[in-house]
Amino acid sequence: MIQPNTITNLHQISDSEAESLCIRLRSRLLDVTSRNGGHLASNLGAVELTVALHRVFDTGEDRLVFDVGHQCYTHKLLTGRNAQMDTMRTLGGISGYPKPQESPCDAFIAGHASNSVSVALGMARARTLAGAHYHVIALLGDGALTGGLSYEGLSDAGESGEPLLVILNDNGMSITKSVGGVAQHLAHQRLKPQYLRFKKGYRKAMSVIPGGEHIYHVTHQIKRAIKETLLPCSMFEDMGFTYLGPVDGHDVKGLTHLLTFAREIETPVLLHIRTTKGKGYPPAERDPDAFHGVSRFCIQTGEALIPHQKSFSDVFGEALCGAAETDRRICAVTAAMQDGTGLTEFSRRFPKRFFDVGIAEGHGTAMSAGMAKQGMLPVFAVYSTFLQRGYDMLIHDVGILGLHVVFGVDRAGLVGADGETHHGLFDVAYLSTVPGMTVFAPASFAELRTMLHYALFNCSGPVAVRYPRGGEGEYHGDNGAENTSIIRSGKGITLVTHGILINEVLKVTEQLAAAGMDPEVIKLNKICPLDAGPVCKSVKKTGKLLVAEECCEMGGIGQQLAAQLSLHGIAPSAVYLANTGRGYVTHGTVAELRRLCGLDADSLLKRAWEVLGHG
Ligand SMILES: Cc1ncc(C[n+]2csc(CCOP(=O)(O)OP(=O)(O)O)c2C)c(N)n1
Repeated sequence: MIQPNTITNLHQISDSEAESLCIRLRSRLLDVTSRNGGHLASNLGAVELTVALHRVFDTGEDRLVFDVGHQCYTHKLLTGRNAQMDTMRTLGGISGYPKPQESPCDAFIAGHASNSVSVALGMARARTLAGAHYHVIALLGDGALTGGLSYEGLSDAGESGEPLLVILNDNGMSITKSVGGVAQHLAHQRLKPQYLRFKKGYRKAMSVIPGGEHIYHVTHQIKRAIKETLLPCSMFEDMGFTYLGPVDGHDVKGLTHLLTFAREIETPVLLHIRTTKGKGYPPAERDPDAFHGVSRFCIQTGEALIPHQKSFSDVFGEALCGAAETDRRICAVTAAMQDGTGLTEFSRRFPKRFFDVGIAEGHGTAMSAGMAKQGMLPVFAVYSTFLQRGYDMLIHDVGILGLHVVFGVDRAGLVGADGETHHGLFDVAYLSTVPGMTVFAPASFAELRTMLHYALFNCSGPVAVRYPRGGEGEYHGDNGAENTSIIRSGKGITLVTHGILINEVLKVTEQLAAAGMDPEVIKLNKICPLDAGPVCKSVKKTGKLLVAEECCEMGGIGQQLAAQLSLHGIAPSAVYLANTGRGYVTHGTVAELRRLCGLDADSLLKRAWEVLGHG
């Protein structure tokens, strides 16, 4: 039934065929993720919903907008990509997220949470303006509802009156447990199934009583009052949605009926379904956090096949615990990424000083500003790509008052299999624009410890420490106490880098030295404010410059150095700025992507020879 390369038409299948399809899809999901890694638990939880959606809608024409998009694997399997699933998240293979370039059935890209309602509303408005009649559906999780952007979308959509179906897949989980008042609100709704029974029974009774329809309308106010007693605050109805639910999201037959009904409603509808994250695979049902994002694992036991290696995030978490032990002002903040940012131990040891703000990076930044203003020392550990959401708050709430908030900017640089929505390639540029900002770029665990300590106790104003995904390379040095380090003195060419890329640059250095060249190697430890002095001095001597960095070209350190050289009237005979360029970078392993961007040792060596005039 799951065809290798054709779109599976589910419109005619029976309920029992749909149920058996769900079983096969689940085993395919396990098969793919156990070999390639990826997002497992969220996909297992959304199988019946996705099958029901494909029974009712035509995703080639109707627009299904996924929130985050990590739950789209079943959709890919049903839309002609079964055969390519084995290539998912690998270089040249299909993406682990929806991608319109990959299939006309992928309505939009996704990767960052909470934007789906806004995007779907835009599509619905475009459809109406064009006089077209396709359906638009936004599918978001309860975790995505902890992000404020969702409410901007819901508020506008509810008022718009546009026909639009918003499906809330409520599993009570973000990556870890969903936090905050909305999570409590949804949990409360789950306790009120009598509301649905009442609503159904009431309408039925009125339809058989003579004059019942009239009574139904007259008693609308009473019904509303009763409803509010049973369901204390139907936030969504107040926003202008017709609210349906909560219903069992694993009942494919029931969902199909409800979706068919919802499809015909010509106003905004919110369908609230309840699912179990990890459904159908006991290890994932038991521990949905651990199976949210997986690397290769054994299906029988659920055990990971790739042993965990110490990462920069682990070291950050340990170092922060050490600092919090001695300084009671230190608080840790995360935006729904407790495990990913290495803060689990901190949350256990210092629960009162640990704050998970939900998928709300803007709020996390402003909240940290408030804490800092009142004398605490907040440390917001956040992935580079997600801190993009907090850019305004960085300037407005933290920057202008020069507040001492420390940002642990995790996953800085290329992140690998998650691809273009997740690489941390922009923070060097955007952090550099914030007046008063200090940015450190550790290249080893030891430097991360030294720089975090310095950021906490020797800096004022906003400070970021940016470190990569995964572990260290061969460079284990600690130059963290210096702004700039001359790693090797020479006079033939100036090689400049920062962060983890020092490992590639040192390989280049070795090769050049072996060939009789004499490179000078400069490692920038503090990249903002940038002290261009040592580089200017070196380039005056060598006349040749190669800058290698794992970030985008515009606003990167290479461009900043080139501007400084020019301002100081230094005109090298040859310059090459190696970076990830002006485009977006696809998915693959970090090593493959470095090669693709020309940032691996071999590519950099070629560039160095060109700069040296031997290209
Ligand atoms: C802006 C942003 N911050 C953080 C993340 C990381 N992230 C990916 S999935 C996820 C949890 C999403 O929860 P939910 O929407 O309930 O979906 P579920 O995984 O429970 O199906 C988080 C926090 C993200 N994708 N986007």
